[in-house]
Amino acid sequence: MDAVQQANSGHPGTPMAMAPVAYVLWQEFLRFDPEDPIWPNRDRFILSAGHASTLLYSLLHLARVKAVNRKYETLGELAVPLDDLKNFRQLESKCPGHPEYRWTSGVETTTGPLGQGVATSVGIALAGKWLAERYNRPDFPMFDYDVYALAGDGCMMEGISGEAASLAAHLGLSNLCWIYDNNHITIEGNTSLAFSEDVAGRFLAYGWNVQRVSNANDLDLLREALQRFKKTVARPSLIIVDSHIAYGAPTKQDTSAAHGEPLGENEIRATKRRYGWPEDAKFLVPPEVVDDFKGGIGKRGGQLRADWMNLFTAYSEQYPEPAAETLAIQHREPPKDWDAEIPTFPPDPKGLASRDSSGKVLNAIAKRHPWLMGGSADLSPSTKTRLTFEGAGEISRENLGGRNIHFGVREHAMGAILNGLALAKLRAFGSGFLIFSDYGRGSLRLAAIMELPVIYIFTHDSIGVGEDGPTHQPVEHLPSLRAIPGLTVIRPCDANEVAEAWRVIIEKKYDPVALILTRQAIPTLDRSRVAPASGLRRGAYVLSDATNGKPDVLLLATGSEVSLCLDAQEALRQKGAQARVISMPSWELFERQDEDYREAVLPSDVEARVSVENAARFGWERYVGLKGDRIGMRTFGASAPLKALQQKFGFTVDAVVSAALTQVEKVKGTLRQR
Ligand SMILES: Cc1ncc(C[n+]2csc(CCOP(=O)(O)OP(=O)(O)O)c2C)c(N)n1
Ligand SMILES: [Mg+2]
Repeated sequence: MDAVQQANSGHPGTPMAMAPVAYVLWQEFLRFDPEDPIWPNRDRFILSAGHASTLLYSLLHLARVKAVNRKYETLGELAVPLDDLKNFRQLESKCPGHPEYRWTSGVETTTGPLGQGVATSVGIALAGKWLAERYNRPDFPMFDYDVYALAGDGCMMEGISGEAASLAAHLGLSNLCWIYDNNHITIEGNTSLAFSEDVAGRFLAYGWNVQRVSNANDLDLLREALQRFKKTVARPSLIIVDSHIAYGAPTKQDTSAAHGEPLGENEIRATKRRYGWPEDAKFLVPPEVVDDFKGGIGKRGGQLRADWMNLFTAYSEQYPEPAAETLAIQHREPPKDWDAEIPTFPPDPKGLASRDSSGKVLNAIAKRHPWLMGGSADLSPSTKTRLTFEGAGEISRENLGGRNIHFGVREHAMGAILNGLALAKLRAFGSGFLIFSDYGRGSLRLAAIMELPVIYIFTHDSIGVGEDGPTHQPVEHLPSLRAIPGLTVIRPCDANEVAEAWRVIIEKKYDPVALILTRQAIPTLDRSRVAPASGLRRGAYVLSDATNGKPDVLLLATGSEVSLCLDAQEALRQKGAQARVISMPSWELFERQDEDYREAVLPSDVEARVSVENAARFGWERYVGLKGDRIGMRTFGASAPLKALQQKFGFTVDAVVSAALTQVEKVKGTLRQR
């Protein structure tokens, strides 16, 4: 109440109502040590109702959770000092408006977009089961953590929670417990405005164990429900808790007014009076409260972690290799020699689709990288992301240690589950058609905010899809993915750039990547005649230069359009014009190069420039200038064979040549005028 009032913004009602639920869970169940909030086998608590962030910050403060720095060290500082609670929602406070992973220790995932937290919890739970399958040994239960997520009506309404809940039950994730704050209130008012489904019935139908607690203040009932969760096998648990938002506030309890604005000084005073709390005190933390938490979660959690550490020491002696693997996982280090079998592709004018070369490279890496895992939203035969080597295995409820995840047709939940797997530090990839990246964009964006090294493989990357038509042909997707801060987008031009792209991807620890691949075959370039594919690493490189090293025009392209530009370069040569072809697979990698390199690739004195990319043209003016030309898509595509589409939309050698010559003439004209 005090934090929200002081910030003059925020959500007081739900933290108040859920305090008893959080109290019982943290004090009596959560296997979490405040001294070491990143202990690998800790239970996770996820506040899916991220707007209720002061609940989590209060818990972190009262339990005296310690801060962890980027090097995984705890230096004795509190994750949430009281001053930061007083500065709720202010710049630099450890208490931002919504919980942010990495910013505040003890926050297991960033939440705020409703539904993301619960869906992410499925990924963390799946990772727990996977780690158990791979690393547990008789008498060594190294991984057996549970995942709790606290959700509101909003989380239940959002479709992503349904996708994730369905898969969680299908996989029988018994280590997963969602607690649903059934307060019947959202922003606009009572849920009866828009929500009358039988949530319990829905979850029963998914295959969850559903329990009800009729009163959020009844600690015994809560205890019983949580105990029953612990005993539940082979299915996840939902505990529906009936509560009163802003419990105890005399005029605002059970109203949407308690959801998103401060209660007001008078109401807070009256509420404190009703709680039997000193009504003038603000941010009061009586020492007994801290002691209480110390004696509860502090003592229990400390003991549990100490036991686990001892067990790990014995485990390391008996099973040194798996133990070393778990340590590498925790530090996001790839295994040794993960790249030893990456193939080199011989020149081939016909070539192969980049989805195919990617499938080969991915398999070559995954074979040597045991915790690289993932799958597709029902499209792996098309995205070529299935791991096919011996022993790869399919994940199912009977085999939670497999490497291939079948997400089903659930792009959004796939995104959140990938985030969950990455939060548990597994190396996760997910694939689908580029067009459907929109469906999972909410989660992808969170991966970028959280700096999680999630790998997206998006295939069928243009009108090159052909006959499936405009619903399946991405147009605006490349620029819109490039617009997400922190996301690295890579669109390789041939099989050897694909191999290099994967090298870059696996080295990343904090960056999500979208690898953009074709459905159609593209030539494998003869690298004895053009620059090596290692140039991909720098985002853009001179693939093939003007014969005299002094280009009249720059041709910039990505992916399938690069070989088109090489053909145009040849045709231009015959017309007496010298072109430099620049392969530019990744804007983001290029932007990170120093100015000298960027200038060497794109010399500012060459103003005649044409970009060629089979996507909306948005953004290319950055590299070709306002006077440059951009060959790209200006409309949606159409349903037709690829050749016809390339003609119609101007992706031909003739079109590139003509645009380049026009550019050269224009620049000559302005030079003359000058
Ligand atoms: C995806 C998404 N849509 C909309 C919002 C804006 N929003 C924040 S809280 C809220 C209502 C949430 O109601 P509920 O989950 O029942 O939480 P309660 O008010 O009961 O705490 C909405 C619509 C959001 N945070 N995320
Ligand atoms: Mg609600």
